Order: sequence, then C-alpha cells, then structure tokens
Amino acid sequence: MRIGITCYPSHGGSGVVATELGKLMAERGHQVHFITYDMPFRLGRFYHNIHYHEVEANRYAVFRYPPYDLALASRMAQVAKMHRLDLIHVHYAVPHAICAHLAKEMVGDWLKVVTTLHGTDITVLGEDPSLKDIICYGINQSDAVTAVSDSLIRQTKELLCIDKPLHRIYNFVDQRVYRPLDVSDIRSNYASPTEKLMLHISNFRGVKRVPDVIRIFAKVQREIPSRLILVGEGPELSLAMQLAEELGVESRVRFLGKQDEVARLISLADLLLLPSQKESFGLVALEAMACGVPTVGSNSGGIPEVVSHGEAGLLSPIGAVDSMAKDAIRLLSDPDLYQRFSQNGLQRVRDHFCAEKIADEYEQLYQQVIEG
Ligand code: GMT
Repeated sequence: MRIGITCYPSHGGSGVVATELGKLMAERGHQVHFITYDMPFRLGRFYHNIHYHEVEANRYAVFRYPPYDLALASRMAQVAKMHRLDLIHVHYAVPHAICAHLAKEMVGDWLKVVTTLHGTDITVLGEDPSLKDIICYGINQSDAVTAVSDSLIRQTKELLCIDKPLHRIYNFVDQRVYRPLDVSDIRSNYASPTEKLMLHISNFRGVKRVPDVIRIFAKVQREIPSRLILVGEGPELSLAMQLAEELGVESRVRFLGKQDEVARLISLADLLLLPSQKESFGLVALEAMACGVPTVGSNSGGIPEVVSHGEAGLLSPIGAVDSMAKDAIRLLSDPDLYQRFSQNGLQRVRDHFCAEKIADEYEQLYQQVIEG
C-alpha cells in the first residue's frame, strides 16, 4: 500500500504512535509518506520506503495568521497525486481530517481518509462551540475512524453527532525498545540503593494534574525513603516546582525537562504516577508496563483499559491524592505484590498492546477502506 501519514510530529503520544505505526508499516513493505511541518522526532534510522514531505505555511502581510491548514491540504493533494497514495491516515480530527478531506476533494474519490482520534480533539476541542461542528464534519467525512480506547468512543458519541462506526484500535509499544532495561550503571545518579524512585512523564498541561504528583510523593516519602523524577515541560512546570518547595520535598525531586530515551528513564523507576484529569489512553502507562513498572494514578478516561486496576496498577478517582499515596506505599513496601503487578503488566502488553497485533488491525482496516 502507499500510505500518507499526518500527525503532530513534536513530543506527544499521538505523534509517537503515528510515527511508530509508520515505521511498522514500512517494515511490512508498504510505502510510507509523512506529510508534516517537521520531521517526526521518533523516526530514528533511515528507511528506504519512508518519505518525508515538509509542509510550509508562509507568512504574508495580508494574512493575520499563516494559512497552515490550507498549506497542509494542498501538500496532501500534491503528494497523493504524485505518489498515487491509496490513503492518508491522519491523527487528530482538527485540522488534519478536514485537510485530508479537502485534499480528497481536490484529487478525487480514490484517495481514502482514515482518521484516528486521540482524545484532546474530542474531550477538549469537542466542547468548544467554535470547533464542534467542524470536528463532526471531519469525522463524518472520513472513510474510517478509529479511537484509541472504548472510553474515547463513548465520549465522542456523547459529545458529537457521529453517523459512522468508530473502531477501537488501542495504542501499542514496540517491545524491542520498551522492555525492562538494565540501568544499574546510572541509577545511583538518581537514588541510593535503599531508596525507591517514582516517575512522572507528561506535557505538564493542567489535565495532567502535576501538583497531585508532588502531593502524592510528599506523602509517600514520609513513609518510604524515596525520590521523584519528573520528565517533560509545559504550562504547570513552575507551579510544580513551587509546590515541591512549599511541601519541603524539593531536594528529593528532580525535574529533567524533555527527554528522548524514555525506555531507560522508565526502567530506572519503581513506580509511574499518572493522576490525570483527562486521559483517553495514557501511552506512558503502557510504556511503563512494557518496562515492568506498575502505575498508580487516576481511573479517568481510558487509563483503566490500559492499566487494569488491581492487576497491573492501582487506580483511584481523580484527585484522590490520599488514596493514591496509600496505593504507592502498599506497592512499594510489598515485594511480592510488586513483582506480581510487574509481571502482570508485561503479560498485558504481550496480550493486548503489542506492535504486531495493533499493526495487523490497522493494516486490515486500510485494506477494507481501499477495497471500499
Ligand atoms: O495528553 C496530551 O496532552 C497529548 C495528547 C497527544 O496528542 O499525544 O495525548 C492524547 O493522545 C495520546 C496518544 O493516543 C493518549 O495516550 C493521551 O491519553 C491523549 N491525551 C488526552 O486524552 C488528554
């Protein structure tokens, strides 16, 4: 197949999933064309059958905003025509599904559009009256639509008038990369052998509830010698730093900023903290499970579909900091329970979220869409 892919190529779960899927499709022999404003950051090594087409939105004095969406639609049409793409797989309904629909209108009906919903486009933007109708339009015009969890499918149907089936295809991890790694050479830089290490990774947006992470840690470290590392950057970074100081734990907390070697960082940790307010899937919890690290966090959105409460992690209602701290203490102080959760998580990844299984599901969907 000749597959176009458009995603947000910067850090973020949707960009990671889109890029990793493109790589898997290339490994299966398909021609893959990324159409994005920047080189996807996870692309890594050279593939002879992965092509990159940059989208450039020029600034003109007459326009207040650079016409990025039109530049993207036009580039999609150009690449589709030139390389005779069978389909464009877009990640996010706005603006990507709309742009792909425009491109299809420009080149002809033979170009198919597959849209994957990742959450923010529905749970945040879907509530915005200025965007709601156009999100519905983008979804309804797509030839096939997938969502990354059952929870996201339910929310999409509740919020928007959708007249087509939504296919649930979970996110996945590449277990060649995400596996329990031996990081004994660097662990002493972060914690002593008698200390436990907790980890949080996110884009520090309000929905991630990073202050809850600090509060949970402050409670846990009173009972268990431990440290916390936070990876990522975003709007609530300074708030989190300030709170760590206010709670007197700043010397035990390290902020590492954006990092690329996520599998090594996760393998350093004993526990992932993910107390999000909204989370359609929670890719980082899946990455942690694949490295044998259990999650303590909230039961919002799709997190329970990934983590499975009481089996591979412990989940509480959003904002229940005391309960999450208790769960963390329980897991960190019971080696047998910890080991069981860690093993269960690894098994869950093999059963439900392995790259081969999910790539098969997308490949079948592509085939169906192309065959009409
Ligand atoms: O969580 C974010 O703010 C980033 C966003 C993204 O575009 O990557 O994440 C969404 O998509 C991820 C990949 O499918 C999911 O793992 C995240 O749960 C989802 N975020 C939200 O629903 C808030």
